[in-house]
Amino acid sequence: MKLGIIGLSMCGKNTLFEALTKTASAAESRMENRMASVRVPDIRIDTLSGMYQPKKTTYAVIDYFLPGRGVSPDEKNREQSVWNKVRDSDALIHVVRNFEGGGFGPPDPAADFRKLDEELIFADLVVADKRLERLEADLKKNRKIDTAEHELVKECKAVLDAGRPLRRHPDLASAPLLRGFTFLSAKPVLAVLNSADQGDCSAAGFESTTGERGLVIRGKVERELIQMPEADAKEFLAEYGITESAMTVVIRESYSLLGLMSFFTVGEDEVRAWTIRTGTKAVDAAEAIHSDIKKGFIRAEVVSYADLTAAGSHAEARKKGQVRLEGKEYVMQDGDVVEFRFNVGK
Ligand SMILES: Nc1nc2c(ncn2[C@@H]2O[C@H](COP(=O)(O)OP(=O)(O)OP(=O)(O)O)[C@@H](O)[C@H]2O)c(=O)[nH]1
Ligand SMILES: [Mg+2]
Repeated sequence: MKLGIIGLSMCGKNTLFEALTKTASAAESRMENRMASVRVPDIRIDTLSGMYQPKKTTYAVIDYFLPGRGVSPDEKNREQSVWNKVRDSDALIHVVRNFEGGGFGPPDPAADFRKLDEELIFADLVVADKRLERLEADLKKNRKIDTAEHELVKECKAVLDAGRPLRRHPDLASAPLLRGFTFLSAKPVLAVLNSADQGDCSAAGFESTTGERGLVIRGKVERELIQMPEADAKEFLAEYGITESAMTVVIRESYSLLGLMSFFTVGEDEVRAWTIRTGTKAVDAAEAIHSDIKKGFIRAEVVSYADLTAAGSHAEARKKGQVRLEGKEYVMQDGDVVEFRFNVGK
């Protein structure tokens, strides 16, 4: 799962990327692509790890991608290349400036967000128009076309022409026939308001103006944390009146933005979080671990995280009848602790 970071120039994309991924770069490397995997903090994994004392503890991870701006001298080309690079991202983090200084006037995060969002909409419109032209040329030549696709692309064009992002239309944003177009405005987006080091700030105004979810961070403060020992970092955060690093919140929100959830496997060897989409069935969840488990699936033994930790052990939970046997069609729930029973394939 990959999130692409976008934002207008000088809004703090590098700063956020480095704070999130705890990777400092020696030189300002805005030309190069940067990518890093980040652990999804999960207190449930910490608790399970405490219970089982495994040799290894594995958290869920998310990849963050910061596209380089490329070296083309032409601004339009540079933009185009950034858009092409984030096309395969599963969702976008849209950073907006919410601090003053550096030669910029007072911030207007809602206006900045809208400005870049319009560019996404426009880039999608170019793609939709090109496809429509092609389909209509084929129609004229009496070639057979996929009329369902034709209708869908026309619908997209109408939405985009009205200046609306496709993500507001879940039926279009998730249509399998449109997947190949990798429309940018169809991707889920999380707005990150990069705010001044001090002073009140809230995302309420931004959210009511744009209708988008917004998270407030203090990027520069967070960026300074990454090179500090943990104890110093805590003290430093306290000085700014921050109790928990906003990066933890950004990572958690990215996870749910993607419609993801975790199930767990536990044991002496490893306590581990596995990432699946909400609504995944047991037999497909098994595949997250290994395709052989899916092939030879017999059943899943499932206990909820809450029941397991309240009971104190798997054996106790079993005595209480909280360990359920579930079949292939069972819809996995966030926090399920699972053991799969399966035949080893021939
Ligand atoms: N005051 C203040 N300055 C910030 C903040 N975040 C970033 N900056 C400064 O703004 C400048 C740009 O930050 P970057 O993180 O490089 O922004 P960017 O979006 O990657 O910039 P480009 O790649 O040039 O578009 C740097 O000088 C940062 O130190 C912030 O929260 N507060
Ligand atoms: Mg940059």
